[in-house]
Amino acid sequence: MAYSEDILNKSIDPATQEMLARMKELDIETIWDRLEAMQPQCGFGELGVCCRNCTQGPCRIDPFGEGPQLGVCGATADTIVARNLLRMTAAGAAAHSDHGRDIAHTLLETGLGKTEGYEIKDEAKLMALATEYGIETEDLSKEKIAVAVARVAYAEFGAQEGPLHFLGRVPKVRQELWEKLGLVPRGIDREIVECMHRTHMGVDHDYVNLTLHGLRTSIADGWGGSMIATDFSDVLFGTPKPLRSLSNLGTLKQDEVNIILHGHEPTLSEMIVAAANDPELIALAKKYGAKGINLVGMCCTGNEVLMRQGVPIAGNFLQQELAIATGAVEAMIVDVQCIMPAVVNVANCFHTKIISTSPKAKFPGATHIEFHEEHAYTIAKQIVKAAVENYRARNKGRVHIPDETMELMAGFSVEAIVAALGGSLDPLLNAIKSGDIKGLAGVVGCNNVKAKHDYGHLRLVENLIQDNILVVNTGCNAIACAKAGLLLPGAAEKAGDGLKAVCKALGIPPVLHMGSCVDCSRILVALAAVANALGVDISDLPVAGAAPEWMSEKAVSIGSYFVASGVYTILGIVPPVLGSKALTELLTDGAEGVVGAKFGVATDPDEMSRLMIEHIEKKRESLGI
Ligand code: BF8
Ligand code: SF4
Repeated sequence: MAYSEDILNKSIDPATQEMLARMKELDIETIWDRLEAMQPQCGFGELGVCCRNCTQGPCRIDPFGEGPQLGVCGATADTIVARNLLRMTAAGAAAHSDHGRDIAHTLLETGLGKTEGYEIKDEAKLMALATEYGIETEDLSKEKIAVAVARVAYAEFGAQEGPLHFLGRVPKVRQELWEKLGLVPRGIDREIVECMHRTHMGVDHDYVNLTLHGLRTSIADGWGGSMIATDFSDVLFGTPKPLRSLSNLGTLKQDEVNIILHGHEPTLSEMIVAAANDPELIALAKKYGAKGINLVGMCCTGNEVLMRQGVPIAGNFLQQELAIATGAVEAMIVDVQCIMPAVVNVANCFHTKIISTSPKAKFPGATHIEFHEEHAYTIAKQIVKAAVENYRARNKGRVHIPDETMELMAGFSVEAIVAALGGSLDPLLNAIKSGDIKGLAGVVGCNNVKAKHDYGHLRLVENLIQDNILVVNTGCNAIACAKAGLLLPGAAEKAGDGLKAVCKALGIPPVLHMGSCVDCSRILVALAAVANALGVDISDLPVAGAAPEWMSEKAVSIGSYFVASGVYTILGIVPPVLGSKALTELLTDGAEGVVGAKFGVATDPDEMSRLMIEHIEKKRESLGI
């Protein structure tokens, strides 16, 4: 179907285009409409030069040099921009790490026998963690080991002294560099609290000092909180293995109870998956005339249950309102992060129930059914039952589901990648050395309504694989690639000859889905393993990172820990730092001399891939390969 220019400019995803047209017809507001209504957006905010950190403000620095150049307290643009960026890092690191803490809590309670429905699915990973933590496991039951492991992880959050245990996974040279620079995180919470302290009125005013602490905090996220989230989720729910599934809005079904899982924490979504298979609830759905219960995911909790259970993924961040507007959704179950409050407004136009579940995240107008691990399965059943009951309220005449689905292959944990390579990294290293694979790219992050939905993600990834760069991805990028068929082994046809041959020999796609955003920690582990195998630092590797359409504060933390770990990282959306020339230069240039990597900014995906490829080629040259 031919859509208006306006719609084609908003998204390149056909299901999204169709739903945008449908919502226009129904006169239902979307995030794109609200962005338009918000124009012009505040220029001071865009540059990062406004400060509200005390009530003598708000203050803002005039970017043209004609008005005030100092805040009321005397803060410069450099101070204000760096403080604002540090607060973004703190919020991002807090979101990831608090998620990690929740998973550690679930493992602890499961070990203590206090939860309902959870079990330890990956005992080998639990034992490996115990060894890494120095826990004596002899004669201990797996439950007791789980408790001991969870307590060590718990202590990482409140620790006053470092290093965090997982820093042992970092190549030695980098550990030493971090020590020299004072970047070794002490405790996860401590670093986040210190961000808030330093940015309080009248504390840290040195943009370099503020930025270094931002890097330390981000390391506490990537190699701390996020890594705990990933590894402990694997212990509880199983380490992902390659599997096949489907993506996009066509995964919603005309004749079944549709439930969308949206948010981030697998503690909830895994239990909902179990409850949706409960024969009693399926029978109830049938009693109401549905053929069954169809569970689909959205955003990162969708990635979690896709990676481990093969649950289809209905879409990424910008599709959350659109999914509800299909009129076919009985319930959208949400927990924390990236859930737009506007989903309630769209749900009000249909029969859809928004069911919030976290004590941390309530949505005015939503139904709140609070989730607790102690009664996880019982509550999950109650939630699924509410959805099933709601099928009776569906107006079948208003159902409009785009006929768009795409097959995908996901489940590429580091363990799964090593297994796909035949048990060791050697085939990958050899392919890199021979040049069949030019390098690796981690492409991650959100959608952002200011950028054409999915366009930057896909264009960048296609450019990279064409140039024989193996892509690993997470988050909303992985979902974009899934919808475009790039997560299929057949997508190797779009790759350069070298990468194509490697993918064909191994039966893998040229783009490997490694999971949710906390699973960017898997990318760190993979990079550390490659660096260790080659006996070099991560910053020496022919690798680069990118977040083409990022929007969330979590992405600031992710980008920062990639750079701190030595990975050149390109942002496709300009961060609010341009109000400080000095900070901008530090991030995009000076950082390289300090941590061996820097940020790049490019809003055009062709420019992004050009910069990444150039960097990868430079690193190959330095390595003499
Ligand atoms: O943690 S990529 S929009 S869903 S923040 Fe959110 Fe961004 Fe998507 Fe997942 Ni990640
Ligand atoms: Fe203004 Fe300084 Fe207060 Fe910020 S901390 S609002 S710059 S007076």
